[in-house]
Amino acid sequence: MTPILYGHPFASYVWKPLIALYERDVAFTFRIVDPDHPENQARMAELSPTGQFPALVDGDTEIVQSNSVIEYLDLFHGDAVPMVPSDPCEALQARMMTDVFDDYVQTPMQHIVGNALRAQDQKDSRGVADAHSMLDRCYAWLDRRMQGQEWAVGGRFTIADCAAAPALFYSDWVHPIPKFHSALAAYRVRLLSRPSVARVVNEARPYRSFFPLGAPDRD
Ligand SMILES: N[C@@H](CCC(=O)N[C@@H](CS)C(=O)NCC(=O)O)C(=O)O
Repeated sequence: MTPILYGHPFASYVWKPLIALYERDVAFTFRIVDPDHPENQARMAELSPTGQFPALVDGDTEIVQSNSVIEYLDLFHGDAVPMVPSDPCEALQARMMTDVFDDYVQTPMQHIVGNALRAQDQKDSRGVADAHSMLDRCYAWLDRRMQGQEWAVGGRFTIADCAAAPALFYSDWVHPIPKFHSALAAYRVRLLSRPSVARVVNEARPYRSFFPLGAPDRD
């Protein structure tokens, strides 16, 4: 039986397990969660404590949280090299960088995007300003860290790069990476050229009109 991934192709947290699935060549079924598929919406609402995607169903096993889905795939699907390195010290670094991309790039990016969806009288201008500042600080930190590095951790593509790809893809749309952060900008280009990442970017392309701030004419 192949595992079933619930999510939406445009959703940044769904890209993470999709990238891992493509990297590791795991067969799976994708169930899109959108208003045209109320049965998938209902299932998603059952699976997740918040209703947020992704979720993976594999027989009787139900996994939520993008990072846990990736770790589950490492354990039970495919014999390709795992996304979480087997060396414990490298694994710790990979999990740390995954958290950095989730907490300090995705979270402020989502805050900025979420604010654009709010009614005019419910805008959070202070929160948006803080989100832009967080991205500035984090870009500077990441740029230093990516000097001379091909991938986020340990010289090969890991779970941290699965997290980095959607985080930097969308954060650059809402808060462009300055040209002087050349190592970080080059890392984003490298990520987007990776076949697994290029595939999720292409699969999400038909939904770009949903981007509330207007998708830029690039990438
Ligand atoms: N911590 C969760 C975050 C999941 C998340 O934020 N999912 C977003 C999509 S990128 C979502 O479901 N948004 C729709 C909603 O909130 O209704 C994870 O790692 O899976």
